[in-house]
Amino acid sequence: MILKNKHVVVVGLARTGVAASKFLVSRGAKVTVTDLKKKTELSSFIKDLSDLKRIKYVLGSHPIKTLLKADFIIVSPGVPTNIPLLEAARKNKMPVLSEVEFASQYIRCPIIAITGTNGKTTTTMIVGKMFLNAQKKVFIGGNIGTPLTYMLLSKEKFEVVVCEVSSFQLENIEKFHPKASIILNLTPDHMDRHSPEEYWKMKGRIFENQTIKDFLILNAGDERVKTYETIAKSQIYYFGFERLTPKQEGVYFKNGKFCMKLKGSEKETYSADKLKLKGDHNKENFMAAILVGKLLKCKPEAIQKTIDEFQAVPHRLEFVKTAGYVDFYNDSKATNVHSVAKSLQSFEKPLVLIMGGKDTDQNFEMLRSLVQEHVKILIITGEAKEKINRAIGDYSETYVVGTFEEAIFMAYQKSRAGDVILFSPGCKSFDAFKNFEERGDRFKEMIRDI
Ligand code: UMA
Repeated sequence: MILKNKHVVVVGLARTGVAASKFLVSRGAKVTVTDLKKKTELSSFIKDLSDLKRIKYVLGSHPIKTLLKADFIIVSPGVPTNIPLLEAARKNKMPVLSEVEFASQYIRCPIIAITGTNGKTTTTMIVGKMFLNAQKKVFIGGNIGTPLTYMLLSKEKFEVVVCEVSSFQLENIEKFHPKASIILNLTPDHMDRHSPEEYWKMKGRIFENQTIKDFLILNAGDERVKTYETIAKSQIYYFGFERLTPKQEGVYFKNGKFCMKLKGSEKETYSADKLKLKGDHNKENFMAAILVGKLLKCKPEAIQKTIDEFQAVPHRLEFVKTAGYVDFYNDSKATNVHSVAKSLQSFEKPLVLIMGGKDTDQNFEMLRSLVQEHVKILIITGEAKEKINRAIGDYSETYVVGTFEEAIFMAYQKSRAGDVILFSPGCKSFDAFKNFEERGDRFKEMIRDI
């Protein structure tokens, strides 16, 4: 797509909006950026663009007249797709593209795209590390936090892209075409934006443009994920704990080993003896990563090195420290109940669990039996505290406290030698923090002083 003198409207001015605007200006486009927030709230992003001419700002609202003369729109993932501005654009047949779609149109090397409800970021990091270990020049980006467009702004010649994609980013794709797509798991999420049906559809768009030459990697143990096998045109591979069916090719886990089962190649196994990440869900993430590594020709040594050396990603079941004979884990990224469920299953020791955060419509009841089995003491805080208390408060010794800081102190006070204190909120962070990273950093800062 030639951008010189094209008029482009960028909706949303945060990480995505800044990256897209920088690239558009570098290619001679005329950019109008619009954001619902006011100039004072966006100062750091505006500063980041201050060197660039040819950018017009429309802040505080999204007037429809912003669309006059526009050739197309790039929309940030956090912007709902049904706002009047975008509906007006579609009505006028103006393309509305997600930044992932836009950037991918300029990428010439293979894209590995990774989605799912939980584990996306960890798997993206594992796959990225695997290709680095295989001596490939790899760009790691997308929903993980670095917009894909930054790849285009870099002078480096990348050989492979590993991209975490969210349902929000997939909502506005047209030609996005990964060489390999991974769908890790699927449980209801982002219900404020999609119905369960829509969410399933959006996630499935990751393979919409794939052909028989491309790979689709599915979780054999997830019934919702498996439903995609009937509609994909790609070559399908599976990963799972149970042995794969005779027809399925892929990776499974047995007797402490990752086992490869691919037609026409020898049966390879990889030892999990040195694996540092806890939990079966992380073994699933590794299975998916090993499979994509193998399909895209990473050497077995690079795969094994990655299994042996990969450390937990910050805020995902991250071991922080031991103090007073108690281990502290930061799992701030566990923003939904399914993520908490997986984290609880990862521990054998008694848990002191801290939960709570923004109140979105979540089914905390589904945690009852796991709380009963794994949790000794439950401490709840944040906007959702009453809802969580009603749902699971009777299934362990439970305390409801006013602040995040109080929750951490109480967890430490109530813990005994040999316990694990796990901060796995099961809620989004926006009731009190900018994002889950800020919340997790605050947790770590607090316990550093213990
Ligand atoms: N805004 C408008 N109009 C609206 C709504 C929002 O102008 O109607 C503006 C807001 O005022 C704000 C901007 O849009 O200034 C925010 O856009 P954004 O939320 O897309 O923020 P980015 O910093 O660009 O972050 C996005 C992703 N955010 C979301 O999907 C909500 C980041 O994923 C991603 O890392 C980043 O792009 C780079 O690709 C975060 C996330 O929470 C981690 N993702 C969800 C998840 O993982 O569950 C999907």
